[in-house]
Amino acid sequence: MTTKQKPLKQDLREVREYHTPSFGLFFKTKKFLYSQTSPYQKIEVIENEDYGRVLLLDGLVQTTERDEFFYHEMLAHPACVSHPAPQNLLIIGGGDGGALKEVLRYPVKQVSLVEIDAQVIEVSKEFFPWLRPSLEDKRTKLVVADGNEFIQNREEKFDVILIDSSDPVGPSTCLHQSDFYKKVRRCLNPKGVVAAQAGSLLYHLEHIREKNDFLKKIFKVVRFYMSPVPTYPGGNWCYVFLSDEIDPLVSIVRKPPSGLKYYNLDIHRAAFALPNFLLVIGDVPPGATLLR
Ligand code: AG3
Repeated sequence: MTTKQKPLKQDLREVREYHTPSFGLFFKTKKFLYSQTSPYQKIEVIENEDYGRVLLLDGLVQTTERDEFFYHEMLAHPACVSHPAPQNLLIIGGGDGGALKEVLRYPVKQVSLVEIDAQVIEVSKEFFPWLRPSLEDKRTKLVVADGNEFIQNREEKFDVILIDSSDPVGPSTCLHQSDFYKKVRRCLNPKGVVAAQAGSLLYHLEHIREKNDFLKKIFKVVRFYMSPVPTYPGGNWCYVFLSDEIDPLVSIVRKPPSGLKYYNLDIHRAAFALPNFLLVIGDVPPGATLLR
C-alpha cells in the first residue's frame, strides 16, 4: 500500500476470547462502553451489532444480551421447578443479575445474592438496565462478599442455592472445590437443591470428572445436565444439580413460569441426557437406553 495505513476506528475494534491458543470467539465492537480493573478483575462491556451488550470479566465472556437466557434459564429453572416451595434462596456469584431475574419469577420470600465484586453489580445496573429491577427488587438482598466466606459457619438454611461462578481460574477457583461444596450442603434445608455451572463440555472435562468424584461423596443426588450457550467456549455448557432428597428427573413439582424463552419441561428432561463421553461420569438417567 502506498498510502499510510489509517488507525482502526473504534467501531472496528475487536474483543477476542481465546478458547485454546489457536481457536476462539471475537466480537466486533460497535461501541466500547466500559473498561476498568476492579480490585478483583478486569471488567469490560461492549456493544456488538448481533449480540448486543456483552459483559466480559478478565477477557472471558460472561453474558450477552442475545444469548443470556440459554444459560440463566438453565441454571435457575431445573432447580426451582424441582423444589416443593422455594422460599429462601441463595445465589453465589452472578452479580450481573441474570440468574436473579429468573428466580424472582417465582413467589419467593428472599434471594440473597453474594457477589465478591461490587463493581460488577454497578456495571450491570448501568449497562444492562433490564437487569436493574431484579437487582433492586425488595426480595433481593445484595451482599458484597466472598461467597466461600459467606457460607462458612452460616446458620441460615436455603431451599435453593445457585452457583453462578466464572471459570475455575482466578477469583472463582475456590467455588469449584470440594470444601466449598461441603459448606454449601451444610446451608441447605433437607429438601434443598443446588444448581451450579460446571464448565464447558469440551474444555473443562477434567474438572467435570473431578467434580463428579468429590460431589458424589457430599450429595446423594448428583446429576449433570447440559444446554447450548452459543457464546461460551465449546458452545455447550454443563451444569450440575445436587440434592440429598430430590431427583430432578422424578420430582418436577410445578409448571415453569410463563414467558421463558428457552426452558420448558421437555428441555428439562432432555438436558439430563448426556453424550457417551460424559455418561461415564454419572448414573444413567432413568429411562435412558444404553446400547452397550
Ligand atoms: N458465569 C459463567 C460464565 C462462564 C463463561 N466462561 C467463559 N467465557 N470462558 C456467567 C455469569 C453470568 N451470570
